[in-house]
Amino acid sequence: MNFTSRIQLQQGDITKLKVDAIVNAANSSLLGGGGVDGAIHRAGGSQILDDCRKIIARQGGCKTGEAVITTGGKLPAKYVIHTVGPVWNGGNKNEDQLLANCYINSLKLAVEYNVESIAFPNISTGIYHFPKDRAAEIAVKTVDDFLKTNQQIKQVIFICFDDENLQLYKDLLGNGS
Ligand code: AR6
Repeated sequence: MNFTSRIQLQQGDITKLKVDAIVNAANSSLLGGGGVDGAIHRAGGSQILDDCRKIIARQGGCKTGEAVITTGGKLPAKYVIHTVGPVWNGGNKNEDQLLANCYINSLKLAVEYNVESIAFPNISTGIYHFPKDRAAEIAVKTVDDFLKTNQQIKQVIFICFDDENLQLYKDLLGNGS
């Protein structure tokens, strides 16, 4: 498949990226956790949690597939968009659509906040055990479809932490990306 050149692939730590927004694979409580969520809160400092608490007071957390936005705190990124991926439960619990919703709702929020560059981790493929190959296909297809309808977002980085995800995204996007 031919994907837009606005989609790029990198390996590494999302907290190091100087983009307008990074996406966090959070949980519904928005109070932090392990994995990439823990890394983002550690690196970004208490301002992020302060913003999360304001959101909790307003709307009581974040549902699976939805997204909310906070400051980037001490991170190089201006914003953190927190989205809640589905826990893998065998595939018949609407997991695919809920995962796609994470990407769509994060991108919609990014557009609202005039974000031009955004980085996504491999949502749900860690502690939530979504199969990595299936998640990668959904991520790339969903983002590519969104970008076809939107010109504001100039750069979407898929940042892979582990080698397995990196290889899957390379296979999907082509080695040149
Ligand atoms: N930068 C980029 N990617 C990372 C980083 C990092 N610093 N650290 C881990 N990853 P996970 P989930 C990758 O488990 O499956 C938390 O406790 C990791 O290799 O962070 O959506 C939340 O609070 C994997 O590919 O998120 C929730 O309770 C990907 O990030 C729960 O985990 C996602 O793994 C969410 O689980």
